[in-house]
Amino acid sequence: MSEQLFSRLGLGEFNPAAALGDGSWRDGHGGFASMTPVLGLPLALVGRATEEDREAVVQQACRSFLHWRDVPAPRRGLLVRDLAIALREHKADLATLLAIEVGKIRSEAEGEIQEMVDIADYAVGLSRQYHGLTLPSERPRHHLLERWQPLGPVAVITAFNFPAAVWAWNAFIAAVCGDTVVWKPSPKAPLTAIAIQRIADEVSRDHGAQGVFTLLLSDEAELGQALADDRRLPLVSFTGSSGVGRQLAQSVAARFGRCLLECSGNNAAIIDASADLELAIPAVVFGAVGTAGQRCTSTRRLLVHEARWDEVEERLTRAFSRIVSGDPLAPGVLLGPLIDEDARAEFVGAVAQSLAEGGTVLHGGRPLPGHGFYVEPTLVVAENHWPVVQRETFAPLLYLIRCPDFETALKLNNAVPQGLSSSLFTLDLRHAERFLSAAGSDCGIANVNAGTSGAEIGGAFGGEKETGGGREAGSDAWKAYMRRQTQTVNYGCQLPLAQGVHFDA
Ligand code: UN1
Repeated sequence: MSEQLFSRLGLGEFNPAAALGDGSWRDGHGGFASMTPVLGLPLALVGRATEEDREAVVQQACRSFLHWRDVPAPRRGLLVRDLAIALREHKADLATLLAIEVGKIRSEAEGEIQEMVDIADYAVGLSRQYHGLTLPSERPRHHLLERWQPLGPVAVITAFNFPAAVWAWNAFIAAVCGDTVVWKPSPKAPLTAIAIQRIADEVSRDHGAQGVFTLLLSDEAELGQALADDRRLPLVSFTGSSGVGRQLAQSVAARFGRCLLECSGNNAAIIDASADLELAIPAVVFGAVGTAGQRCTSTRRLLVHEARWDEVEERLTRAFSRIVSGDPLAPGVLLGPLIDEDARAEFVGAVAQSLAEGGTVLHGGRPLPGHGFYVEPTLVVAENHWPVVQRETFAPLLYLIRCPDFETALKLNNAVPQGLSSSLFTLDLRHAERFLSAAGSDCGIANVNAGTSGAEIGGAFGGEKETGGGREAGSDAWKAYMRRQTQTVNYGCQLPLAQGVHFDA
């Protein structure tokens, strides 16, 4: 099956290292393997981009930008519209590849391709309506306005956990804004990137838009660093850990570039005294176990009002014990593998550390034997201030934390270094409004009676504190991909100066 799938998606035995976005590819030097976590085996080899490949790709993105910025925005939107059509056509194949390469279950893999289609549709609409402002000028016969201009070639560095959708969030918005894109995907998901690039190449060719979407593959950190240091790339959009994000952001800031950071989350859901558990339990299980707990938005901490503790413990333990894990493409499976051996070792380390810090395992806690990187869905009773709870662990690992009242839960929600997503399950209007108020959740995303993960593309996506402050996808996130210009036109015959200054030279 996978041979036919690979050939339909244009993947071979040895895949290239770089794409110039005009249908031409470069082989790079040496290669690295894409592994499937489903079996823990190599799937195929891909090339590793050299410095020359990087230079060729960045030059191509700079050259294409000079043409692309002049194409009317609604026409740029037509390219993205046709990409949405092509992605709809390839949805099943891309989802299967993604499931094999990163271990998502089919429904979530299809959801990720759907998320690409959704943001494409959104970007097409945006291409006809991103607008500037006209402002009243204090000077007679002057016209004061604000206009959004294309920014330039944008580096997009993506993570393994959303190897397709996060590129689309960035690339489609950037493309309608008149930017070109240099994509550096995670070395853990290069085949998904190559398959998407091939589709983008074909559609771009039909639109005479060669070089708008380019690709660089490497398993070495130097490539990301080189992009962060490259003055020709005014924006670096990075999704990944706070540690790497901190380092890249400093490099980008040192050259006065702009960074869009989408870093670690450590998200809590609060179960209030009045919570409807019919909503809360499935939302928490999806948040903690979906994508094997490897979303930035995964639910990692459950802050439970003590009046509901026994019930929540009982229902969650039951739900966790019913989770079927295994081959993510097999029907009925809800929990696929972690991405690799390191991830499994981190899970094992986090469980051991939580026990050492005083935790009790209510369910799971162990890696599963056999091929692939499977672990048990795990529930641990913990306290919020423990070091292990303060950091993000990408695994189906949920810490249960007892809270005496809502105010304590709210305080603990915010008492971590990260600030991506949060949710509150309550039927108490006062608590809901307080959670959403200035004194409430300090995260970029705050949901009431909905889980921490699974955000729609229509809102801006991102978080505060060590999550990095960036916003992607909907709302006015497009502004990050553009250059704001204030313009003044004097259509009179005098030269009045602002602030009433006289300067009669
Ligand atoms: C991520 O984990 O980096 O909200 C992105 C969600 C998805 C996107 C997650 N729409 O869970």
